[in-house]
Amino acid sequence: MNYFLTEEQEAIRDLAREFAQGKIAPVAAEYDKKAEFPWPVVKEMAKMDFFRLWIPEEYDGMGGGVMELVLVTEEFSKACGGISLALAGSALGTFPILIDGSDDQKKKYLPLLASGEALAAFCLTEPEAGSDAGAIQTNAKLVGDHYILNGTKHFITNGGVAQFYTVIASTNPDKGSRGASAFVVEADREGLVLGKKEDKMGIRASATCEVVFQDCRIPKENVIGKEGMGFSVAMKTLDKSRPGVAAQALGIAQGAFDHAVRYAKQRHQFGQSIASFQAIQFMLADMATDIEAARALIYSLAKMIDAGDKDYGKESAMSKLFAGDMAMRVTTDAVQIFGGYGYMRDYPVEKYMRDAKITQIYEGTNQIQRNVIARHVIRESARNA
Ligand code: COS
Repeated sequence: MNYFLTEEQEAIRDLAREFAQGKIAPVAAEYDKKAEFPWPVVKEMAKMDFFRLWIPEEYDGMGGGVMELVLVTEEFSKACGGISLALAGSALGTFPILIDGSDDQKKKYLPLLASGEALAAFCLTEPEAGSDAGAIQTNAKLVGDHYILNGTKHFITNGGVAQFYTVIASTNPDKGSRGASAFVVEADREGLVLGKKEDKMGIRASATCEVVFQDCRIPKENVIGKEGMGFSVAMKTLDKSRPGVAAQALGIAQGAFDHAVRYAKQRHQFGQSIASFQAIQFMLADMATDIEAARALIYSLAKMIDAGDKDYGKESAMSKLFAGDMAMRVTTDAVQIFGGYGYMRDYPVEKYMRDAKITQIYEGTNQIQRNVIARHVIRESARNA
């Protein structure tokens, strides 16, 4: 399908494709096996300016938007859903500053993030606050001109490799979600301690760990937006980053599909290639249709956000819901087409299936996306009544 990308966007996509196939695909299985963060690849990503894409030009970025981020995430994820997350996770950690940061904060942090010299991570989730993001217990008490942070954040993408953490903590526990505030916390602050490193089913090249705050002193000027606005900062961040998860799911599905088509043509049973059987053809047709439907939704949404539309929470949740579920269907079918070989680690498709699963879970489970969509739909219908 022709999505009428600009020439520049096509060039970015082609460059990302070349980088992904040349630098990511050859090492994807190795990093997955070792569950190691791919520093050499990330340094090359930075050298190629991929981290600059979505940062405004005045902060040393290239002034692109969600579309550029989506195109790169899709191409990188086609090669490896885990390695792509070094970039997409940093975008997630950067969004609170981009969306609600002061000009001073933007000047201080964004150029470092744009150069790829520093990675960012977003800290919302806690052991007892996953879907119920308003239930966070990490707290920040104002003492003089510093906040003292205490609490545990877990499942933090880019945990341990990020130089900056954007953290949601409660400054007024009595007020629930209205009492949360957002902070930038530099990784080298005393009292920021790295906890358990997670051993994951998929996206194993992505660093995931606990980030613990033990009397961590943060200057007042590190508050993002205003005190009490933290929940809204978090929700706006998720609205903006969910198309990135959708793009990750899309790339994973496309990668698995490409392998499945090639294999179906090569594999012979009953004296002919299995691609000649209608059973396989119908699977391939459904997979291709599913993938294209997700791409159409994601690209339309990216265009809508980049055009300045501010009310995209529903479509953002829809893109993650549809693409995450689609990626699980497509990667499962890719394994099925490979048959017994698909189940073996010697072949690439089982990794796609493992990597796909997380896209139905993080940045809000797909059940939460349905809640978000339903709330919008019901609110819209009340407005139109
Ligand atoms: N943008 C801006 N503000 C928003 C918002 C959005 N998209 N969604 C909600 N808010 C505001 C509301 O307007 C409300 O403000 P007021 O108190 O001033 O009225 C406040 O936030 C609380 O909203 P709400 O009552 O809807 O919050 P709930 O506790 O019911 O939770 C869900 C809402 C379930 C949508 C939220 O908790 C969520 O998204 N959970 C999933 C979290 C998640 O994705 N976790 C993954 C980890 S992050 S990688």
